[in-house]
Amino acid sequence: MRLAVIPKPVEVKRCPGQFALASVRVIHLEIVDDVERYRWLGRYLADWIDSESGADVCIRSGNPLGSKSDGSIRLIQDPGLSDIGDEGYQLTVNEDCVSITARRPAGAFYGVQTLFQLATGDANHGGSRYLPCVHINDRPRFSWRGFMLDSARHMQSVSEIKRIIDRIAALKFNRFHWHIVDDQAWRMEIRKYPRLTSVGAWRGEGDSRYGGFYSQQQVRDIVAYANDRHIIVIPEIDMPGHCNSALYAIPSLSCSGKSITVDAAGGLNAYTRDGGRRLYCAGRDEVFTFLKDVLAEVAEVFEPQYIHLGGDERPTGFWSQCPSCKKRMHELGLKSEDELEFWFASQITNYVHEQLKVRTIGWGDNLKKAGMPDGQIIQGWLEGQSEMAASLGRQTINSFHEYVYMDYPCCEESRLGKPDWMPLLPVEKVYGFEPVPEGLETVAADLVLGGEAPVWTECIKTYEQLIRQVMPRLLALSEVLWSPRKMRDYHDFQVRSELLAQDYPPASQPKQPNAPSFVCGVNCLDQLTGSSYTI
Ligand code: TNX
Repeated sequence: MRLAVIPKPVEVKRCPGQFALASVRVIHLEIVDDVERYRWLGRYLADWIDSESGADVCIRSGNPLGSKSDGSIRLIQDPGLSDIGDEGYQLTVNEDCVSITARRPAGAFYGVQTLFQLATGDANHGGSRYLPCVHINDRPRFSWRGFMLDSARHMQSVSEIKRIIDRIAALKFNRFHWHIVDDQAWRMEIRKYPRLTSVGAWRGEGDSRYGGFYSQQQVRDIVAYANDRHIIVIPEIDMPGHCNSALYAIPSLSCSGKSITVDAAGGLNAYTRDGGRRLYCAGRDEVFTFLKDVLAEVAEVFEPQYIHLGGDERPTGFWSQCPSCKKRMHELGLKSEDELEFWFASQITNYVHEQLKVRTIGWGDNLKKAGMPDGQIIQGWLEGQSEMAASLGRQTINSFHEYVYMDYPCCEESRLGKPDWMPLLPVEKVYGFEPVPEGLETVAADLVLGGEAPVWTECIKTYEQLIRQVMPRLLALSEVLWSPRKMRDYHDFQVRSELLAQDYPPASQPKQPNAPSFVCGVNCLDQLTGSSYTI
């Protein structure tokens, strides 16, 4: 029987027999440190078994007394385990015992995710759940396995975001890049500038009014939820462009200083009338005070390891017409808007690196032109950006849009309602993505941290649409980012994803009777622990 695990583990040895989940009474923690994280993981696993088998599993610390063959699950921490990294694990299922051994809690967490997927075997046979006997050795190929959600164009509720985090965690993603500012809205509460959300989070009037924002408490809640699941959250505050919502709330941050005319009917272009996209003025000192204040609050609330400073698609022609920007350029001896952008980005990046002690990431747009600040990780989205970053010795995350933009249609049928310029991105193309640029395999191996799939939400209004849009392509990307390149086999992947979808949900949750019709060729999992349907 083929084991339906995605992403595919590095080494799998199937053995005869199976382990009955219903027999589990105890989860043993045999650990040396990180007690809190392991306790959390033990409870997380126990809750799942309870809901699957109706048992009442308890957590114990220390070696199981007497025989190990007591139907227990052991979470073992072994700092001496070699070649497995912080995220690797070994999972052994015998007929009478299961063990997950890892160096760090992250590895144990991924072992548990694999266990969830293995437990699909006999889902429909009387409700009993079994794990096939198996020995798995596993560790990721890339350290950056990212998913980006745009909550600016359309927003999602906190509980929907948590469900998204559950899904990506199940696929062993470890980065959640959260795009919370754009032209169409400012979505994070900033105490020092309440107008950002009282004004900038809303568009339209009356019945067509749309908007909302995340309070600082909600942000903390999401960050903690992700952290439990070994996912680092990266807030993005886009600049110097993609910020009309901020300029609408605080007009003095723009070159003209004039209020933006807003389309009363709302809609996505509400703030982009009369001149379309705008940008922060690079000549006014108050812009830098504002951005530093904002970033200081962002750092306080997220306690992030990274802040993304945007930098994509700077509108051109504004700065060179603006007296304050021209004065700034003259004083600094800058010859172009690109050079002014480099200076702008450096002011902010240096502040974040030096004062906030947080690393920064930027979209790769200015790399070829005036360059990007030292120490910044470059996220490539246009052709050649990640290649160039790596060839310059810069760390990069590869998000080449043709392969990973989850807002693109996956098939002809899903073109409906999307702009014509979007290329097709079928599952198989995602599966064929290679984050390490050709020819740079040796130099770039360490510089390419991994890849990331953005989902931009101009055309994605609801959670259901969002899930249909990203699944099953995210399954494909998870395998690109986790499994060894030489193991990739699209046909085998398709079979596994179909099996995974069939075996889920657990018997207690019947499959959706009105599943959307099959159009994309691969089943879509509504949640790895939830219902499934095909798209
Ligand atoms: C470009 S990718 C953008 C987004 C859009 C997206 C649409 C990037 C860094 N910027 O603002 O939503 O294209 O696919």
